[in-house]
Amino acid sequence: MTKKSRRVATIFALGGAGALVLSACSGAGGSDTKEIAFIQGVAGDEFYISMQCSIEQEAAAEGFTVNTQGPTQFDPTLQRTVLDSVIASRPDAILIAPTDATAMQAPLAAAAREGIEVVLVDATVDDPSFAVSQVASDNIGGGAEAFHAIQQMNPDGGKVLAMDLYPGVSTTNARAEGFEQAVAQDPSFDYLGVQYSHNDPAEAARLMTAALSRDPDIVGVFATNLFASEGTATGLRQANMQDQVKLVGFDAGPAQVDQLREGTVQALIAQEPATIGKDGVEQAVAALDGRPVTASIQTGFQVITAENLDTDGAEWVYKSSC
Ligand code: T6T
Repeated sequence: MTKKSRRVATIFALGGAGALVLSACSGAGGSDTKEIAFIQGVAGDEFYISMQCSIEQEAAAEGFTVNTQGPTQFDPTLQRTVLDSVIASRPDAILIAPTDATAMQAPLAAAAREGIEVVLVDATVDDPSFAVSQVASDNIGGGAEAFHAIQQMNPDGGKVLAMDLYPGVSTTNARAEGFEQAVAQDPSFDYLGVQYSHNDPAEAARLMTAALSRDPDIVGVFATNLFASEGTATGLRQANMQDQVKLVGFDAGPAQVDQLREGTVQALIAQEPATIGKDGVEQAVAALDGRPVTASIQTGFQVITAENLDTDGAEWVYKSSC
């Protein structure tokens, strides 16, 4: 029984008549439909689309409808507006990928205080203690794996850099951190630091060509998400450096896979958005039913290269529609 249906079933004993009346007033949603809201980091991103498909499937099996919304840019101010309108619609639970660990902290804690079960999917906040659960990839491990791929392709070492989004994005910052930690283990590599491309492929392309003019001997780049990877690949092509610079991108959308086929990207670290979404729904429903929940769930990743792309890599490619 969900929290809302438990509320619907609240029984009021009516004095002398002894009659029992079932309260029609429901809980968070104000109606009898059981609803999960899914707030993406940004609309139109195949990682979140793949997650949405699995959330819808799992939620339907549990008898919930899903309302999916996402800001037009990966931006906490825009995401906050989406969150406020979702809270006003009183869903039973919210699954959300917070775009900024600090800026989304207070609004999400407030949603939880209002009785909405909040599950953090993909990204997290500074203090997630208000959340039922947080479900995310092994982002530090994925960043380290990206370095190991670059290391294999450059046995003599050399200069490497990370192309990230913004400071404050828990997922991609952790990937860059895992990459940096792994680089530090190998003295033949020289870490040039991190660039912030603001989730904008054009900005990533511009930053990449500028980095190459400063350091024309760069041998490897780790791009921490779909859009950073797409733009970095464009920058390398524009500078005609795609043969010298080995690019490893996090995520595996259709555009990244095309770039892998054409050779501007050498490896992709694919996440499991469907598993994150499914686990997120399971945790929300468990909380609504009063069953035990798991505070933190870590999901895996798979390295896709041209070698395994058409075999075991194929099933890891993200969807662009459900
Ligand atoms: O990499 C994913 C997600 O994990 C990250 O938090 C933001 O970017 C993506 O959505 C890919 O674009």
